[in-house]
Amino acid sequence: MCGIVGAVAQRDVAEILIEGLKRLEYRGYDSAGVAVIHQGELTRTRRVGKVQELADALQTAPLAGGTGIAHTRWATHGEPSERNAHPHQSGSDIAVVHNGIIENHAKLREMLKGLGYQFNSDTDTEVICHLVDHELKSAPGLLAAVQATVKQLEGAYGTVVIDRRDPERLVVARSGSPLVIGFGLGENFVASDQLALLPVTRTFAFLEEGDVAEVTRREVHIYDLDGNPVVREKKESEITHDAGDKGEYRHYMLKEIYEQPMALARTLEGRIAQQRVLDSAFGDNAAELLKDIKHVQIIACGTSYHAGMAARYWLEDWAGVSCNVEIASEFRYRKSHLFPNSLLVTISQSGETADTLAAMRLAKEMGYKATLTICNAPGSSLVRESDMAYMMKAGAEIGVASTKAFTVQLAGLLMLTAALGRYNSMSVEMQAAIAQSLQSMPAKVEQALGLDDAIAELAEDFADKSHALFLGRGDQYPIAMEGALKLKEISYIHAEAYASGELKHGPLALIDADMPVIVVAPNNELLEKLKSNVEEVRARGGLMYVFADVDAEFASDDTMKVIPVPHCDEFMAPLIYTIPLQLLSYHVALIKGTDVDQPRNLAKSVTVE
Ligand code: HGA
Repeated sequence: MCGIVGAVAQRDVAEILIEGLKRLEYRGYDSAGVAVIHQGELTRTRRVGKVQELADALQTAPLAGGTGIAHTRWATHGEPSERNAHPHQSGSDIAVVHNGIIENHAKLREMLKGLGYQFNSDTDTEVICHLVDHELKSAPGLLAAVQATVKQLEGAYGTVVIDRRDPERLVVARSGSPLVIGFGLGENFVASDQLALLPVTRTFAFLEEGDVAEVTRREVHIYDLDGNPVVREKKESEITHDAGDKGEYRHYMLKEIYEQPMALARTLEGRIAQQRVLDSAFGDNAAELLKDIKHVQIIACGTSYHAGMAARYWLEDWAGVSCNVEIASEFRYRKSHLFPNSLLVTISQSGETADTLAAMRLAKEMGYKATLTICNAPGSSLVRESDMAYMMKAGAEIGVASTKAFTVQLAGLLMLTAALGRYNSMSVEMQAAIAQSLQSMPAKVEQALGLDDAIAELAEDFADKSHALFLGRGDQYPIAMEGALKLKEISYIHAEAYASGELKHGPLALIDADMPVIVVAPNNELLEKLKSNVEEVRARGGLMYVFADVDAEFASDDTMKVIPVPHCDEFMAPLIYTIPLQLLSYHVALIKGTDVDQPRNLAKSVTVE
């Protein structure tokens, strides 16, 4: 979603700001802009479309100046257009970038209009600039004006404010949208994600909820919600692989699909010993917190929700703990029942998913025994605020459609199943079998990637299709859901997933030759049931694509194309069957010619509600 970069330095900063925005591009956005203070004047350039268009505009008309802010916008209030792109200004003095949503913007807008302010955009953000300008009339300086402003805001914000009359200062404020301060030598930076600043610094301090900070070239002062000075620990970035380039791959998504064996090997490293999963995989304090857990509540959105759905089968079947899974945006707005000895598990690639974060905070108030996050971003809000964290170590994921994060989440959740199983009803033999299965995952995924060419050929069949149906049973049902989500995200084909036992309760009515049906069929105890469902489709003239275990005895014919998947054990099967579905959606999108890495209307890290 929206990205923020800011800098205060002795050198010209426009190039640093643009590079920072480029590094946040993968999150999805519709317009971009930059504002810089130079010789007491505020200059601004904004463009609809890609950051490159903004960069090209700056080539033609460069912006000099050592203090500046920049933004990529994913519109929530007001259409994507140049006048709605950030930075927004109050007159020619104040410029503001903002991530989040100001919920009381309409009321504030009326109040500010009454004070004589004119609005030049349809955004909620613009109220921030005018409020700061108004507060500056009585406040001793920019910091005090921003502190007075944020007290009037309801909703979520990560915001950076500059004033041309006070040119060596950025004032930043965070509530509900992440912000990080990057420390340089005689220059300092701010951003919504440390990734943006890696070319200029590796030393960061993460702002906490309610913090307001004043950043100059040499000093950073941070204040909490009540205005008291606070110290936020400086940390060296743990990001080891810079996500900068696609290497030999045509798209980040394909690169990330192929990185899965490596990402899985990394996530397993040091977490399995003596044929069992170590509690320390979930943090130093995990043994103490996990041992009495009898119930797990999983909260997530999108792809992460599908990982959680698969884990429900495992936790109940194998670990002997009860489990509920819920979409974060639903959980946070309803009353739910708290079972004794409950663990709350959040799953989020970015650790900043707004709904998941809010649900976690709510659950803490409800009195869950402990909170655990399965997360790929060190230092993110979910990691900092949870009692335990399983750090995924998948490496930066740039493609908006999640691939390697999903399979690494599955591996992490399987580890959690084994860890909780040990304190509940799982036999030592099963713990060892899971440990063994986890360790052989990277090699098996490598084998599954060998299906790439066959799937590329198969994808041709989907080029003229507008709908597709995915079927699975048991823990393959969430995999079918994930397959359908991938296809709709990047190829814009309408796809739905059903637990195949549900077919005759409705979706069979949709079956005809124009509705391809994709079936995931590992050789498990539900195979015979699944075969009956396949017959139900065949009898109605449906055309099927069956990803089946080599031993499952499916044979291709006029109505069915069978793609043999390497044989694998039941613990890793959901993860292995994910691979061909990822490849299928990728190849269909290639044929359709869509923007694979940045599909329309979508954003990577969903930091607004
Ligand atoms: N509400 C602001 C910012 C949107 C945002 O944070 N998106 O991720 C706008 O619409 O401009």
